[in-house]
Amino acid sequence: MVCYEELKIKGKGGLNLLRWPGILAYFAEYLPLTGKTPLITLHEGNTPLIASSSLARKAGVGSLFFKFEGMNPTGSFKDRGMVVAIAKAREEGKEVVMCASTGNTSASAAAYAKKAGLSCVVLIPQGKIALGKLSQALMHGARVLAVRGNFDQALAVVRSITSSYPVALVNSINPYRIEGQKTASFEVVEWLSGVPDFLALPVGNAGNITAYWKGFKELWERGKISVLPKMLGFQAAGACPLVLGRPVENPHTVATAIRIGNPASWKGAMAAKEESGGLIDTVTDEEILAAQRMLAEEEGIFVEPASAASVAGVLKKAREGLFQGRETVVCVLTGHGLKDPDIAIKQCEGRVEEVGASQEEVIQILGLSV
Ligand code: AN7
Repeated sequence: MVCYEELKIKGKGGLNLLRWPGILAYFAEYLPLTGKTPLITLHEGNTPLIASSSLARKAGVGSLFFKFEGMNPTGSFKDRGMVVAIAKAREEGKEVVMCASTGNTSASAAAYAKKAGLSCVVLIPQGKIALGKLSQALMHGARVLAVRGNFDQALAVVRSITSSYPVALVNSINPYRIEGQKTASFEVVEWLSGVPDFLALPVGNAGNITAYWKGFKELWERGKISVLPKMLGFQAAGACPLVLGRPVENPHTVATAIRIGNPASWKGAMAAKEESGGLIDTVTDEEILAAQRMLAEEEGIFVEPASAASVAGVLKKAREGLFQGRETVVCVLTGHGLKDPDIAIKQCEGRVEEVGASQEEVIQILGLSV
């Protein structure tokens, strides 16, 4: 383990901080930037790839890593693509951006719009977004419209408005979103100095699986890698159009982020699955919540329910015998657990113990003895 003294010496007396410049500057050669693209950043990207200490054994794989996208500035992977979409909107002279969202896109759009000096309108499904995400959109001063309907209906409205009014659409059907999000696959390869055998992630509107696959393929086309990972996408059992092969009219799942019945990037998801030799499968709400608790209790990583779908899916596939035992698997953890405090606290009901403000009472309740 590196100790503080060593760190100090390396930094010549000061802290040797690495100054990460954010997605636009660091990955410029892979992004559709021009001399006029404003290089805005909240220093998104460069998220850790955390080695599993416990769940790797449970999954029976050689090594398991968690790409913890909850470490992005607004707490989800959306920031990677949003910074590109917002910079391009600004470059194109747009003043207002708009999106439909199950929550994380709205939080990210709201934050980056303000960073770039733009106005932001978000349409969210009424009553179905996690509180942390709503608090972000509101605090960043977005106009928040709660639609009496689900995400798919909200997205249809946004698509139609942005096609006829001078408002930039910043959902992931905006190709700049995909361009930014693909950088996560570059980081996985750079961190591992190689390509994982499998990359697992939750699938909602299917922008992220499309983006990761695009990123891996670009590295392959540029001759930087010589193999490609198999893509494992997981949908909630109550919201699994890609598994059923048809849209789901009334999607339901505890993982509100992926409560989506008609993914906009349907074709991208199917291409990622088929071209990589991967699969798209379902996980139940119970499996999602169990995986969320395991990540928190055994790995020290707190994610929102949707993110735990990747881990739930890998554990399911392990039970079904997908892995031989030597594979390297990466699970993408798309959003931070603080996004959805309600569902976390609900799972821990009765765990807070009340005690008097005295040493004796605390010692007694803990059963401490010298
Ligand atoms: C934590 O914010 O769709 O398959 O509107 O928030 O690229 O849609 C969020 C999706 C996974 C699914 N994990 O990614 C939105 C929204 C988390 C998410 C997904 C989302 P996509």
